[in-house]
Amino acid sequence: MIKKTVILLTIVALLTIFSLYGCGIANEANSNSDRNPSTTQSAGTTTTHTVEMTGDYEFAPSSLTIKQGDSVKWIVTGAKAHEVASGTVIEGEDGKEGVPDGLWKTDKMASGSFTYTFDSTGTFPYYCDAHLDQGMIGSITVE
Ligand SMILES: [Cu+2]
Repeated sequence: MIKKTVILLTIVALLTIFSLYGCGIANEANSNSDRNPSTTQSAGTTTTHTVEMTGDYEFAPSSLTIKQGDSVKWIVTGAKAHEVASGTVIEGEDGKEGVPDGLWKTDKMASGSFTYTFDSTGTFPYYCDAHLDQGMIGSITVE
């Protein structure tokens, strides 16, 4: 009776050791693939980039290159209120004028942030309508 119990316990112990060993192998395989991003980089990996809207009427950085599917988060960091509108800026009769392209446009924000996800490639100019004369324009290039 005691012998049977000892044998059972031994089997349980061996099974436990083998299952732990199995996990160890699996973990090692995962960390190996992490070290080799060229072969394991998945299409599902996206990044959120940050652009500051400063108290000096600037988008910082004013130009940014990102990957398709990435997002850009504009954050008000200074004491000035700003907005972010996609589109181009032209020289009108009364100075600079923003021409929205309709992709995105925020209200004037005294604080907080706005995030937009870029699902297609291309170049996306944008501007702050309140501060065109200060040259508050930017551009996102999506590759
Ligand atoms: Cu502004």
